[in-house]
Parts: sequence; C-alpha cells; structure tokens
Amino acid sequence: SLAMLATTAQAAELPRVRLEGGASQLIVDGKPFLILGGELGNSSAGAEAQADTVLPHLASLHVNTALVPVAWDQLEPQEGSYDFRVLDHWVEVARRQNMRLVLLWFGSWKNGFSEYAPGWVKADGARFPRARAVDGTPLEILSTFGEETLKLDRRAFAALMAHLRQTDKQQTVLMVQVENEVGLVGDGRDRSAEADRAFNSAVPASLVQALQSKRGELTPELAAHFNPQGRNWKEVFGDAADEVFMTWRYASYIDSVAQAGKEQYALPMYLNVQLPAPLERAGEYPSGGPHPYYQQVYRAVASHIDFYAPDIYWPEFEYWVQRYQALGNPVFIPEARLQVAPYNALYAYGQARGFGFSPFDIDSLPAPGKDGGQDPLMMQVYGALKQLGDMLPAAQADNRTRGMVLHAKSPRATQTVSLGGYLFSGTLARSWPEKTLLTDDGAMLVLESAPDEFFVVGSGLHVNVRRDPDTDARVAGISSIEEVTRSGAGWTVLQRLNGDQSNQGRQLMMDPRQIRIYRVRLHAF
Ligand code: N0T
Repeated sequence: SLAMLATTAQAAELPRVRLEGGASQLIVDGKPFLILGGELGNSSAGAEAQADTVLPHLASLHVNTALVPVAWDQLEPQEGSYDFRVLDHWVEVARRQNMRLVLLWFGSWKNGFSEYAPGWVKADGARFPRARAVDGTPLEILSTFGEETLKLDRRAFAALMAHLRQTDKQQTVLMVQVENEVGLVGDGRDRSAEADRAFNSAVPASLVQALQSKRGELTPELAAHFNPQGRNWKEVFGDAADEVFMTWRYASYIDSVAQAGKEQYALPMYLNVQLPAPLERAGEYPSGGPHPYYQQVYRAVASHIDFYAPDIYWPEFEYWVQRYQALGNPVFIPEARLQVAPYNALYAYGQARGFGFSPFDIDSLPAPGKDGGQDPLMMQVYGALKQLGDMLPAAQADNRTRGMVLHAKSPRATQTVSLGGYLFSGTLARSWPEKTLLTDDGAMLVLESAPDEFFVVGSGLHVNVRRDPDTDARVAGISSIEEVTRSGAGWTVLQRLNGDQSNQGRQLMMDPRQIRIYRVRLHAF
C-alpha cells in the first residue's frame, strides 16, 4: 500500500543537512536529529578492542554520536588491499549502544601533516611527492600536486564509502569529515618546483569569475586583497597570494576525494579547520584550510563539500560560530575545548540553533559519579537536552530558542537575549551579601514552550527578566520558578525556587555547580 511504500522510501533516504527557518538540521530517517556528540582522542580508536570500552563509556555520558577517525594507513596496509575489521567492529558496537557515528577520514592530511598516509606512500617520495620548504627540503606533508597521491586517496576513500553503502543499511554512520584540519604547516606555501610554476602562472579564470560574481559578499579579508584585473597569483591576491594559492590547491584536491566517495555513497561531507589565532601568520596555523577568511575559495571550487565546520579552541567561541553562519554554513562544531564545552554547547544549540556539538577528547571524561560523586557537566548538559527531546529541534526551527555564555574574563559582564516578549539578562552568579563570583563560567539555553512559559537549561547565571520594549510597554514579573525533570510525557517538579533562592521573586538564580532544568513562568501587566 501507499503507507508501506512511504516507509520503505524513508528507510532508504540518506541523512541530509538543511537550514530550516534559520536553524540547522540534520535529517535522519525523515526527522531532525540533534547530535549530542563527542570526538575521540587521536589514539582511542585505532584498535578493535577499544570500541568495547570507549563506546559504552560515551553512551553512559549521554553522548549519542561519536566522531571517530578512520586512518588510511590502517585501511590500506598494502597497496590495493583494504582491511575494514577495525571499522566494522566500531560500527557494530555503536549499534549495540544505540549510538551513531561520524567518520573522520584521516587520509592524505591530518592537522597539516601526512602521518596517517600508509607507510608505502610515505616511503615513496618520487611517486608521492612531498611539499617543500623554501630551501627545497621535503616536508612530512604530501604535496597537493601529487597526482598519484590524489588518485590513491580517492580510491581508498571510495572503497570506504562503498563498504559503508553495502554494510550500513541502518545508517549508523551519519556523515563523513574529509581529511582533518588541512593546510601547509611551517611556511605559507608549497615551494616544490611544480607549485612554484603554478603560483607564477595565471589564476584559473573560473576562480576569478566565481569570486567576482560574489564581489559584494566577499569576506573583508578576501575583499582587501582581490584584484580581478591581475593575472598571476601575486597580482590577483597580493599579500594573501601564498595562502589563497594553497587554499585553491587543498580545495581542489579534497573536493576530488569527496566526489569519489559520494559516487559510492552520498552521505553529507564536511571539512573542519584549525582556526587562525589573532595575529598568526599562514604557516603558523595550517595555510590553506577552510577558515572563514578565504572560505569562499573553497565554496567556489569544492562543490562536493556540503558545509564547513570550525574546531573552536579559542576563547571567542561565539565570534567563530557567527563567522561560519555568515558564510551560509549550518552550525555543527566537530571539535570544541573540553573544559568550557558544557557552557559553549548551550550557546551552540540555543543561540546559534546548531544541529550538533562535539567536545574533543570526550573519552577522557570520568565515568558518571566517579569525580567526587559528580557527573561530568558535559554529561549533565546532554542529559538535560535529551530530556527536552523533540521539543528542542522544533523550537529551534521556530526561532523559539536562545542561548548565552559568560566567563569571568568575558569582555561583557551581562548578556541579554530577547524571546517571547521578554528580555533575559544573565550575569555570573555572585554570593550574598559579599558579592564575590561563585563561578568562573555560566551559560543557559532558553526555550519558549508556551506563551509566558520557558524552559531554561543552564548553570552559573543570575537572570533578570524585563519586558522587551519592542513588544510593548508593560512591566514584567516572575510568576514561578521550578526545577523540573522529565517523567514520561510530562515533568516532575523537584523544587520550587522561592525567597532567598529567587531573590524574593526577582531573579532566576541558577545553581553555580550543576546543570539544571528550570521551568519559568512570567507575566506582564
Ligand atoms: C585538533 C586536536 C586533535 C599553539 C588537538 C586542534 C585533533 C585536531 N587540533 O588536540 O589533534 O585531531 O583536529 C588544533 C589547535 C591548535 C592549537 C595550537 C596551539
């Protein structure tokens, strides 16, 4: 019947990424799937047996999706023969834990370097040429000009994707990251003879045209250098030429790898990046990665890449998220600094309305209750978001969520968001009456669940509520604050916050040490 047909069609539908009302969504089995993610440490996924301890540990932390490397040298130990045993076991254990995976293809490059290329590739510098330093020294970095290298990276990646198509009917694997934090480390540009020749030749007309057609929308960093009247790279891109040249090279190479994979199995594919720190020069950070400054070059060249995603270790978390959004990317953070991740996550899901967040080195967190009786805060965040369930993606798509994060060293002491006719202003929690800071970090996600009713997930903030003057000139007040927990389809009240715990009804005062879910009812008169 028709209904049956619809079910079969749905089961075969591949995961896909979309923007919905300004929110980012990953559609899995026909509905939005929120990735409560975590990326494994680099040496945590190389052996089969590690899956048996690592994945149950992650599941116990409420992680629903693990970001797991797949290393080219392990996949293709001898040229042309592939070994999927480690991967197959990880997929099988993930299924048993009811978890999903995002695979990270550590192929020609991982953090600039080519450590994960097979030994037989690394040993043959003639067939698989290296990038070179200014003095001609070969680097531990495969050159983007290696035609055989590209051919074999494509072939191995295609073999991986074909294997997934055949063996992963349940779609345990949701997406694939192609390579990892690419770019040339050490110098701004590959100085091999072939690279120098290309650098001194004409910039491809297709690239110049693509950038010219976006003239009004170019990032300030690209616009400052772009001169379409020039001919060679130096003339067209001025002081940015070295890096834009590398950007073009990596974009073309990686797009070709992604294309070979998609021909086998068209999962969403994205690229991550090591972000430049302020005042760093290309080469100090990997030169030619898809960071925001020159990302439009990737967008002009790499049509098989679905989106770009930042690894955010720097303090300006919101700034980097916004720069990626401004370029049209859905919000997914494949790597984030673990120590501040519980706070930044609430911004990513609440304010940026992202579909996923993933602290790096997640497996290093202690097991529930093992840290002086405490559950890791990251686990508490994911636990709370899990309780919000389908309410959260629905509210994201309806523009009914907000979020904020504050640190003792933040440039701003107060942050304000507007939702449902009210302004919510958060400051870091302080003691009474001494007024000393009770915590260095605070954050919250606010979700409007009904008129005048809000679920607030967070920790460490004191929140004042005012009427949003853009809505009307009424006066706002707090009707009730309850700490709640999910029970079945409804909510159980664990405690009502009154008196000293609500500053006499005037403030939401969050626990400075635990992530909690508050249901706040407001009124205006
Ligand atoms: C990340 C991780 C892992 C001077 C670092 C972050 C992961 C890779 N790179 O632990 O290696 O595989 O993607 C780069 C951050 C740069 C910091 C430079 C400090």
